[in-house]
Amino acid sequence: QTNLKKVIAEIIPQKQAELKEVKEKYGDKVVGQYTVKQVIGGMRGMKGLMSDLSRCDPYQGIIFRGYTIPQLKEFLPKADPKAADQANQEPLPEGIFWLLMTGQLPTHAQVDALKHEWQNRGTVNQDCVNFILNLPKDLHSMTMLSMALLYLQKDSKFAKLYDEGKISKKDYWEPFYEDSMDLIAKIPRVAAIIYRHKYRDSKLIDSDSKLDWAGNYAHMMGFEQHVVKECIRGYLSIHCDHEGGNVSAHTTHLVGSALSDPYLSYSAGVNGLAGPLHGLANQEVLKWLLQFIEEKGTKVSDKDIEDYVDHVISSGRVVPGYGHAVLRDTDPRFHHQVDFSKFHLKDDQMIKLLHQCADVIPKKLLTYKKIANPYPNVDCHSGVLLYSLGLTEYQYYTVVFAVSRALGCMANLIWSRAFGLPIERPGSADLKWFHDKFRE
Ligand code: FCX
Repeated sequence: QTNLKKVIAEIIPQKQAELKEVKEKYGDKVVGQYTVKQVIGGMRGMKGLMSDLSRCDPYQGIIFRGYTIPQLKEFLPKADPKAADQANQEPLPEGIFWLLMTGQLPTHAQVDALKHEWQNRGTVNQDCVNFILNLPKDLHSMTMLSMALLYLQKDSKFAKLYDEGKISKKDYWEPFYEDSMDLIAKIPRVAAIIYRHKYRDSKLIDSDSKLDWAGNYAHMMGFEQHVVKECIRGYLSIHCDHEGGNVSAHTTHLVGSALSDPYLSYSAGVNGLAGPLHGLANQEVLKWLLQFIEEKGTKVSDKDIEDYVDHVISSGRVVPGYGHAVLRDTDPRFHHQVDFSKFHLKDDQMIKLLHQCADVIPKKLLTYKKIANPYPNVDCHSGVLLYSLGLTEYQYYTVVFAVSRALGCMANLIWSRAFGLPIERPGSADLKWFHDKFRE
């Protein structure tokens, strides 16, 4: 079966039964205890959400439906199934979306069907194109993306059916599926229009129906080299999801829980991704590396790098690209990108400097006892990779992240409606409440 909607329709009743069983069997069990420090400290370490698509192990990193990043690189279909060489090893994001949605590794035929479906749904109407082309160019590209998604909201099938009173609770997942698939299909086009508008005199490039979702995105931005298309395929695969609690995934889920449609929900998620402690870190890494090179050149000593870390921290800032709220070891998404760059960009000076930094900085950060994880995260490498391949406009990088994150956020949203999850509404307490409760 190559029709994703039909495959999910068969899985949904089994999963609903599993959720019911979990609720009935364990509904009254205690998950854990949490402290006042955790309540005030961003709920770190508290299990407070259910997302069936991925989980983040502090040491192994992200595990998508049971598969690690290296396993996915091995098992997921590639753009050219016949080419077995190292230059054609990046997984197709269509494959990871199929896996996230169904829990099953897809066949080439299933991935191909998804590629065609997204091609068919991917046209962005001229009114939306004009809307983007009329946005002031000094808006940040993430602001443009968020606004364009809101513009597309007028076509939401869920919002229309709900407004007409034509949809029953048990069927919510279907229009959420339709909207989500439309959003995923259109987002590379929207993102490419933003890129061409902001950085290439608004000269747009037509979609190429022969290309896969990621390859076509690279093409519509204006990059035809094989290596860039491969990089974008891998990039869009590994950034797609990082369990349910990260800012972009959680925001999308939270907004969606109010039955705001997928466009409203993901626009909100994109706004969260645009924060420098989250997705914007990739542009920040590039920014400081460029400053560093301007001051010191690409051949720097380890001591220069250590001094830089001290300088950043003593001025009350964070070293972008290092640390994580959940991970306690180097992010496997970072390793994935190191492997890519060592093969495709082995002589690149900026990449060499980045690898030197990734060696030196964690040791230095370890000397600051308060930092729970000194190791490189996904954002440490991604911007430098894009820069070295010619995509040098670093203020755009988080948009590439957002194109990828749409996969995980939309898959989660569809499943949230299929599971019939309720509106999210945690309690909050004022300071007096803490005094009254704990005063001895
Ligand atoms: N540089 C300097 N200080 C750091 C640091 C870093 N890279 N990482 C953590 N710290 C500091 C924190 O700011 C905090 O200081 P404070 O007590 O004075 O406020 C202290 O160390 C303890 O933080 P910790 O528990 O280790 O980390 P948190 O869970 O609070 O924060 C993030 C996690 C990711 C926000 C933090 O490590 C950071 O700011 N890193 C740099 C920005 C970055 O790379 N973000 C991308 C993360 C990720 F990959 C993504 O979501 O995209």
